[in-house]
Amino acid sequence: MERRSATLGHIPGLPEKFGKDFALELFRRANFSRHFELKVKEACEKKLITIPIYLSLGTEFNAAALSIVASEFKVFAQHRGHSFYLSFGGDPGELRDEILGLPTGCSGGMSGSNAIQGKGIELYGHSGLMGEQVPIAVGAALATGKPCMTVCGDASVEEDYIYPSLGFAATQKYPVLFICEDNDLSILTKVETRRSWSPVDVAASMGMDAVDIADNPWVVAHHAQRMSKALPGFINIRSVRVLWHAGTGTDGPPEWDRYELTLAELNKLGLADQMAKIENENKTKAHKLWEKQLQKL
Ligand SMILES: Cc1ncc(C[n+]2csc(CCOP(=O)(O)OP(=O)(O)O)c2C)c(N)n1
Ligand SMILES: [Mg+2]
Repeated sequence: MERRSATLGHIPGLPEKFGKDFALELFRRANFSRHFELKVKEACEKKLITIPIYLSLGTEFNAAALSIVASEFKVFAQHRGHSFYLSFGGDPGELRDEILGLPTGCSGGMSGSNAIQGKGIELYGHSGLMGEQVPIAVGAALATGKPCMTVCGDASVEEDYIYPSLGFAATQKYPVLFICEDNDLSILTKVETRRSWSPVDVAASMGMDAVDIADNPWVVAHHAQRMSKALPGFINIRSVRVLWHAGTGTDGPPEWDRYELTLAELNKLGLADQMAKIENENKTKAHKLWEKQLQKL
């Protein structure tokens, strides 16, 4: 298995190749997810939210990149899916209401942060059973013939129903993009304690295109775009969770800070002024979304 690092699978020159419009859209989506999540964090710390919360802080650029290059895909997400919901165009007010357990939430207030659904944007969350969204995505591709993306974690990818699904999709060449957001943790247990094998090798052995990369959003976009032309494909994205598994605590400094690393790349493209404007808009939007709820406290 490859060693974890922030530069795994790095391809030089991609930011310039994808261009400024892509870069600004990438930033717009990831930055809004970040400001939304910071408000959720504040609401948790003020005890407005008391249910388990799975934040996307640290992984928001994965969802942003995928949502730009695979916008037409149905998405089968799991917990830690706020950024997928937001980047793929879900209504932020409905996500807020879902997290607050209100009937106006995107899952009618029944799922909380764990299993968000976005039917209008064809985003289907799991029901709480880790990895169940993977066979369901393969079934959806079989039934509809439309491209489907499924996102699971490095622990969910160990579930026994994953591999028959990967094998069937590989055999039948179903249009499924398998994403594993690999933060090296199953709650608190690292990959090296749990397994000596890599899902990338297993997927490749089944005859599908499979890569193991760090969470550089341009590299993520590059492979997703490339694989979309000949699915199925499997992308293991080495990612970093900034906060605890659930809730808003921290267990020390993150292994690397993809958010800051990406800002540095964006600045090199000469986008600082446009980014400052976008950040301002996003901050205001997130503030307005949560203002009424947070004011009550
Ligand atoms: C089938 C199943 N087993 C165990 C759990 C309990 N559980 C919930 S999340 C989790 C860890 C998930 O890790 P991973 O898939 O890597 O996602 P991450 O939280 O790291 O993003 C576990 C063990 C569950 N929900 N479903
Ligand atoms: Mg994990």
